[in-house]
Amino acid sequence: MMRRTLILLFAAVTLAAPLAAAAPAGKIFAMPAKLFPVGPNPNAVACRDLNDDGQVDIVTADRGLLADPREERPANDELSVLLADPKTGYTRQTPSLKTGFGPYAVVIANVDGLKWPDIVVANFHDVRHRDVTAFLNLHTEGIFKPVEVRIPEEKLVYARQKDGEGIPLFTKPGLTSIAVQDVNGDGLRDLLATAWSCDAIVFMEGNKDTIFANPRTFTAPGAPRDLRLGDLNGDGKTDMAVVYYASAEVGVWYGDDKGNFTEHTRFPTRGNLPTTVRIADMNNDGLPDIIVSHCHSEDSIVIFYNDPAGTWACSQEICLGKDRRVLEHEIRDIVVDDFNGDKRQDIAAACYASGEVAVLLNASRGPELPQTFVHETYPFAKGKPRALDAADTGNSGKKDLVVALWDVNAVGVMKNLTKTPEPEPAPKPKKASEPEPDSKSKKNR
Ligand SMILES: [Ca+2]
Ligand SMILES: [Ca+2]
Ligand SMILES: [Ca+2]
Ligand SMILES: [Ca+2]
Repeated sequence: MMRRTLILLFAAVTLAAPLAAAAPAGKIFAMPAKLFPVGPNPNAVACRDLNDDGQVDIVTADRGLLADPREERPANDELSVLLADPKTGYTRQTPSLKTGFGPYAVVIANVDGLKWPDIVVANFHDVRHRDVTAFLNLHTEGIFKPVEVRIPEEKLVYARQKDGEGIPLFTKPGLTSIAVQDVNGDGLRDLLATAWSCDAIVFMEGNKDTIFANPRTFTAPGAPRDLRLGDLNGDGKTDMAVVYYASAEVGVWYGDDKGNFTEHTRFPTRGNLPTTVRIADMNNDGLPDIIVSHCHSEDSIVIFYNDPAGTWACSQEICLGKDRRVLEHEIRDIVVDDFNGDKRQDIAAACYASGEVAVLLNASRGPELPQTFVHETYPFAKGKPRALDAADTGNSGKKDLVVALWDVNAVGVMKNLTKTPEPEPAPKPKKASEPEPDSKSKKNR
């Protein structure tokens, strides 16, 4: 493959990553993580309170082994549901929820008329047209009612690898990521998914009766691998960031609030095999930025900073490894959140090859670029981090990390050790003549 240029087009500012010296391990999160068993090869994890007891629960999409994707495997394609349990931490619900073939991505969102959050999973290899399964939360003894959703593939053209006889290795549409959110303003949550096998983005509007309906596809060449939603151009309408695995590009799609998306621009990710895209304001300038991670030898996370003109010309690369020609970490997933409560967004990465979770704490004070990050590492003695999510698992007011681990088939919960900041001292009584400070100058102090 042609080596991609590391310089972005148009007066690009490519910033060297000023990774501050590594902090002592275990500063923010407790290790070893407490492990809870799940099904074979958890490929995705999502956390939310499912049963309304005020405790965060955990769901993993367990995809089993993919020796030959054309062979349907035994019944190990499932979701593991771990319900919070005051005695044990988490108890795995039995039986697990059976999905289509190769559950790949999972989100928890309320998609039916009942008030409890439901589970929506994308099945990557499904051969019986169960491309998406929505498990409706009936809030009755842990019962979830499965609704299978088929994505019409007649008009989709297969675009990925074939075997020696020209037979596709994967099925259509080959969903690798999903987002569930109301993007057309009718109050029903809609679904967007990357159809990796056929270079398309799938959109289905929320429907009262069938959950999702009226599938449409947008052409998206380059093997779309992951997507996230957010207002990227500040017009109040939901937009989309897409990462392309084969062409190693980011696409910025503008939405019109009616369910239509148009690709405004795309640009190289500065690495190879980008797998994950996130949207967050990394430098606190009020503009949402795009964060991409690669599972190739760069071992890199790249932040693309937003600008009012929508050029995305300024980016910052953070390499977790020592040599960008050697695969040291194999970043498989990232989560962006404020872990230490300083109101600056931090990044945690699931590193499959090195068997560790890397945490990048934003140590900058202002919006100036590049931003500075302190790098912490959390090695796992057993298991390979494959996916992760941030959630307050113990109602401590802080985000813990929940890590899906291959090999040991478990999730590891890394408790956040950040001390709750001391409450601000009560203000001194003011003299009658003292003017009220206006709220803006107070905020900017
Ligand atoms: Ca909708
Ligand atoms: Ca917008
Ligand atoms: Ca920003
Ligand atoms: Ca922070």
